[in-house]
Amino acid sequence: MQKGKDLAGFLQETTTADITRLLLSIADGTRTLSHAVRNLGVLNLGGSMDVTNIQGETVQKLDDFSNNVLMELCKASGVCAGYLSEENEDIVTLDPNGGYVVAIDPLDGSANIDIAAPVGTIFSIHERLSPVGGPVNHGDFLQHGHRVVAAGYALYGSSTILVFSTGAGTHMFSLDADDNHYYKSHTDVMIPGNGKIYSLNQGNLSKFEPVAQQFIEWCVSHDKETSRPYSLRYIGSMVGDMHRTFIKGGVFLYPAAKGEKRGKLRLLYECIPMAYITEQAGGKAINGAERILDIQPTELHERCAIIIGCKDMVGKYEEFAQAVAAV
Ligand code: AHM
Ligand code: MG
Repeated sequence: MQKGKDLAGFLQETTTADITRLLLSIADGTRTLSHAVRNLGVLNLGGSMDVTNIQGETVQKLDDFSNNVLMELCKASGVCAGYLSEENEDIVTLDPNGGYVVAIDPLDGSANIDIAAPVGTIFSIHERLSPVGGPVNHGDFLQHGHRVVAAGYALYGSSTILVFSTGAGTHMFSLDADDNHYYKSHTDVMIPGNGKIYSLNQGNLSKFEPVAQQFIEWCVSHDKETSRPYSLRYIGSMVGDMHRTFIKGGVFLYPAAKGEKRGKLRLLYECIPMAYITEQAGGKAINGAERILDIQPTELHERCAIIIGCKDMVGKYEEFAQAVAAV
């Protein structure tokens, strides 16, 4: 079978030399991680370390390995000034002469590592705002999502897939297990509008904001015209759940909850990159009240509620939210 265009060739034709270098460096990291995920037991990368990260979560060996690999490769790209990771408390200046900063969740879905279920890497790239030649600062990272210049994720599932956008559509590349190169599988991906799936941790439903409860009631009620009830699917790794959403449509939610008004997922390296590639694929992403890409970030590791997926279903959630706000 004829293979699609390879990643380097595609990037050279569609984006700048600097973004090509940075995306190819990140892609190199995802190839190393794909190999590590598939050889976890052999490489002794399973299980946790005796450390907690800034989120207060136990660091898995693979979290730490992934962070080191990706940070080194971003540095080696020669264009990455700074790096913010879920695994580092503060930002790191990598190359004072670089023009870009990367915010990254090196290994998303850590709870899935030891059960061999899908995990991934999520990233976004902004132009730096601080002067070239010096260290990066927090302002370089606390930028609106609508200023992203490229973002994406790698899924380490039954195959390894890199999905990204540089602002002109969302594209999918598959890793060839034989020659270890990425080849194009779909360009200009569009999230199907007629999805029949909702995805959330339904065990938390009683804690989620009332709008979420109304929305789920709507998803499970019967209606011929919209083919309800919808099916519940939840992998528990945002990359896995979002990849299904890109292919099959539907909606993924991690809403605000009692005591967790800002939800669980992280704005800068989970919600913004996914929102960016979702919008580039014709979908929609909100926190309940506001478009994710219009939120002004205020903290490096801030959390954010998210409702993301096909326009119609996210729009329905918005309708419920507006009705509740109007009361
Ligand atoms: P992680 O980045 O520490 O792995 O956590 C994020 C993950 C997401 O991938 C997933 O959507 C969510 O946490 C699952 O949370 P829960 O276990 O509460 O359902
Ligand atoms: Mg994560």
